[in-house]
Amino acid sequence: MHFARYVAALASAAALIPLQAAAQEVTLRVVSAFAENTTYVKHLEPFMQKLNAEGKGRLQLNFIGGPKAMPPFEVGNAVRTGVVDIGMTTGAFYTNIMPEADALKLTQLPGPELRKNGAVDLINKVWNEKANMQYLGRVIDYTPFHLYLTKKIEKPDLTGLKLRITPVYRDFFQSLGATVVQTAPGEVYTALERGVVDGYGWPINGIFDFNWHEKTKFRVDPGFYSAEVSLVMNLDKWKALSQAQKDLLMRHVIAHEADAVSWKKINEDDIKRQAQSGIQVISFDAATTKQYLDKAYDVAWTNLIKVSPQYGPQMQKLFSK
Ligand code: 173
Repeated sequence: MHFARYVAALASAAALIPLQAAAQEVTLRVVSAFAENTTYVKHLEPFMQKLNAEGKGRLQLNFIGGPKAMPPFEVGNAVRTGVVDIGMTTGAFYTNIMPEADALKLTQLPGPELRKNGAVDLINKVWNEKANMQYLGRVIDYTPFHLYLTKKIEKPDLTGLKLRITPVYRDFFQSLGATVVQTAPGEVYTALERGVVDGYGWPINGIFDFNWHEKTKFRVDPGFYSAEVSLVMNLDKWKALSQAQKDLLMRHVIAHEADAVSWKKINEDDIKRQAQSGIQVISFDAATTKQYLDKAYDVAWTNLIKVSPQYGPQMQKLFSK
């Protein structure tokens, strides 16, 4: 071959490589910080099935498993380092990476609105910069956390109680006088059974997934914060996707995020089921209720802004009603 033509042929072959690579099917490994048999993972399954059906030949999600495959508090780090590609987890489980992670519980607007008002852009700035993660979207929404107890209280004074927590509840429960002990969800049943704890924090839904209703006598109302479970992705893996693959993934994530209104019905059903299993509601008068809720948010924002003076105030502005 004439030399010039040979070089030209090489150059055009090289130019083709990125196109061919982009057209290749990419499989992303997904792990969950929540157990395989829980409502949370069941809710993710139809999302993965729909994406995989449409993504044939382009993009596939391969669900590796939950806490049996990886301890829940390690999922964030595994996503950061690329040991896995996508994690379904909650910010409270990766505060070891950055304190801002736990602020996602403080959002007072639903996922789609956080996308519109710039909150998701801010989250992605911080998540990219500090955690090497792309924040994809929220999978649980419209769901408050509650305090569940084995002993009765008359007022929001938790002095003398030992409670199971994650970072979600730590500062708030401590500010009400409780002693706290952090455990993964999988250890709560045994802690209750052995009397190691007098209660625990958890969302309004899901206690039946773990049989905690057998050991729970009271739920304190109102709920507080917004239980956040999201999909986060390794940033390098995200950047390596083609624009078409990113668009496909995000179209499904955004549709799933909009579908999160279905948690409202799940929550109503769980409230009924809790009543049917004999769990009594402890509530306070209006003024005490307001104090309880104000304290929950004040304690959390004050502490976040202390550890993240750079992003805390911006987060508070965009996350609050
Ligand atoms: O209580 C927990 O383990 C916790 O922090 C959490 C966060 C989001 C959803 C469910 C539980």
